[in-house]
Amino acid sequence: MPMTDVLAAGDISKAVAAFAAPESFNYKKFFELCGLKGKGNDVIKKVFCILDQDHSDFIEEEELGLILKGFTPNARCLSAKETKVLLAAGDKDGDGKIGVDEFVTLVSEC
Ligand SMILES: [Ca+2]
Repeated sequence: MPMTDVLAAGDISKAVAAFAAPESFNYKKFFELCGLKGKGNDVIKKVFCILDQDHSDFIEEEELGLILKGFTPNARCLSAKETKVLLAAGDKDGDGKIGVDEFVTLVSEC
């Protein structure tokens, strides 16, 4: 399922463009700009499934680094530092990856 089935294409473009500069990623602002903030859990879970590219039921660190590309393929990768900050924010149980409930919590906190 493409991300544009879940979120408006214009909002996705706007959100990705806002963090085009290196080391500028802010997940709270990103989830707000892309229109995910305030959406129901069913929508947030759909986004999680798209970002979980290998269908492992977790967003691992590698997939987290590709989060912007999950929204639009020509977006940049996150830096290692940006990825670690995002992982630390989302990984509530400390297993080094983000599960669906952790992702819902992360978005809901924004
Ligand atoms: Ca995965």
